[in-house]
Amino acid sequence: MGHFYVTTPIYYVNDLPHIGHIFSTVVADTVARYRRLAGDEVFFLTGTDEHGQNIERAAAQQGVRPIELADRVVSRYHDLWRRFGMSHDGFIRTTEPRHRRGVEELIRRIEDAGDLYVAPHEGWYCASCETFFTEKELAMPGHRCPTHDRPAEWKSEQNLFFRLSRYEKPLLEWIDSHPGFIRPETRRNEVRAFVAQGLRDLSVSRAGLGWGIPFPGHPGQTVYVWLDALANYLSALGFGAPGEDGPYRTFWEGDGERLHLIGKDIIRHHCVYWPAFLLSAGLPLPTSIWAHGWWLRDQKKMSKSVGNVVRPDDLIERFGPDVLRYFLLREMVFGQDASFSDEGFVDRYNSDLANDLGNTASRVATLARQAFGGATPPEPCDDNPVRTVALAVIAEYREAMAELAFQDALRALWRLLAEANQYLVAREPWKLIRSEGPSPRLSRILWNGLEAVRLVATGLLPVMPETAARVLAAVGSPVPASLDALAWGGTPNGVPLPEPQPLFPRIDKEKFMAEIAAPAPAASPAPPAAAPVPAAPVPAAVAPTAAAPAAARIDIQRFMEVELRMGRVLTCEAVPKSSKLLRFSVDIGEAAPRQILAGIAREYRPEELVGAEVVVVANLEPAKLMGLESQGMLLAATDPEGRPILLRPHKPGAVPGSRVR
Ligand code: ME8
Repeated sequence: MGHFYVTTPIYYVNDLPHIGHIFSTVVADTVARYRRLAGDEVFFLTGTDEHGQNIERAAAQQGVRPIELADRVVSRYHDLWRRFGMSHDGFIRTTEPRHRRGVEELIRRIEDAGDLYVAPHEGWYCASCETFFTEKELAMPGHRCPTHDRPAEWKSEQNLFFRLSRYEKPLLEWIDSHPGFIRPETRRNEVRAFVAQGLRDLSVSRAGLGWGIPFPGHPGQTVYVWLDALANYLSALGFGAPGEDGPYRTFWEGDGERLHLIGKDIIRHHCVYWPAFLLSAGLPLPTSIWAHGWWLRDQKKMSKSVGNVVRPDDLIERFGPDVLRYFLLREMVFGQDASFSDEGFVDRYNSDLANDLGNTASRVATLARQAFGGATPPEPCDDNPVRTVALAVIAEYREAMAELAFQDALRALWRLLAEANQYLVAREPWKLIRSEGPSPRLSRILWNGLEAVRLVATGLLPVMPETAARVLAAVGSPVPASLDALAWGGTPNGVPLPEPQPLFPRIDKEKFMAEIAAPAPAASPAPPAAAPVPAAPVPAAVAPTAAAPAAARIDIQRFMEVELRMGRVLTCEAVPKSSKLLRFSVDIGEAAPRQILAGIAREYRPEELVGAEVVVVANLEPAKLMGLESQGMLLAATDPEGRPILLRPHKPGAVPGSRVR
């Protein structure tokens, strides 16, 4: 039994979680579950990154203190991880005192090594990455950040510097002598080339930034957010606490594995700065840093600043978290980018889960119940083509899981399902039930089918924990506590099989696509560009039922798909060169306010709407108007002349973000 420490990045609290954050956490959870089943002692850590300029700015925009914003977003993370059944052993917030102690201790060790000095600092700074860039690294024109595509700002101040240059050679040596240190190989080569071209010392403090950890011994300086954030991997284990015993000694100083899972956007911080800090402090390095690719939408990285994120709520509500877990791991080649689409999601669900897994499981269970008095068949089988494929699949699955090649692991399991199906079709047990009754031959055939499904469900336990347990129950097998169950022969004989329940009801794709498109502008009678403006016709989904022809009636569920939320107008201004449009910033209870455009400038003056409570359609696809993005729509009625009347509650006190129904 080994010790295994696995971490996710700690997520910024200026954004609510989207499927990119979920992906990293699902990967960590899957690996943690797999290693626990394999017999390792595991510590799985996740958490939130709460300091820095970004958070300070986001909080100021919303008129709250940074810690209030952090508390709000952290509770969303906790909720979401609970819904996903994440099995983390620790959750660290960088605003916790135990974290500050860890940061201070790390800095003390770096300072003792003689690796800190004070010097003036100038350069191009992206506030979203909280990182300085060289001129060469920025996109031109406009000195734009390569990740956020936003202009970087020129910064000049007195800072503390870390002697990163001193670690150029040790880092190269480390990378060369530890082939698995940076994965995948392409990332390793990239980092190696970056280090080899020469490292400049790194500024590790900021002057005059209020929201952060004060730099020990240097009043007026705040610890650079990345030095602060990276230290979470130690502080969460108890580093810096008196005695430093507990998980820190076992999981960081012990001889087990230490795996950081990250997105490719934060490679340099993890593969260059972090190991250099650790080398300087005389501490062990992670054994492996694995960078995965990005989830894209419309060919761009999904991120709040680009405005193209997929939020998980609707998908989870409709399909449950396990289906999203499966999709994310099945669809992305770990290490490369992948594109999210609703169509791809429903196709994957129907073909893999409803059809291959669900149908096979319920078919064999139903036949076995019919043939053997409601129980699993009495006789197992040790010599058949399914077994041969199963043995190969088990080996492949294990190898792929060890390499974080989830797509390959899942593909292997599905090959076993395909083989089992072919085997059943060739032997037609449904006919044998009638022709020969509960014969030994029928017993072996159906037992093979159940056994194949049991093996697939066992392999799925780390990926879809709740669903895999349901599939195992459906084929009469218990949930195993160890990966030893991943061997041929585990299906018990003559145990009761439960009444089959639909595991994955098939989704009507056309209906699904129409439903998710329904609240969007394209499905409404209004032209797309006009849709986010209340002066436009009210979308069909919210038209009064009495006036609607019978064919256009919708049920309550469909209505509830339109997410109407209360909003409070924070700012409102006219849009230059437009006689109709007003630009609003509206608080709808999210981490950041929404920018919403509305065509009511002829009827309302901006200043009279600041502070107004309004009704926002919150789940509209964003639309561009006069080059500005509208992230929702305000509801309005019309007067007899067709002029908009903004809908506002008749008395104050509605909570921003509360649902309107
Ligand atoms: O960078 N596709 O936090 P963050 C895949 N606080 N993964 C994505 C993704 C996407 N479109 N978007 C985000 C930070 N991620 C720092 C980290 S660690 C000491 C500090 C995932 O909230 C991916 O893992 O911006 C990425 O590295 C992480 O979220 C960044 O989250």
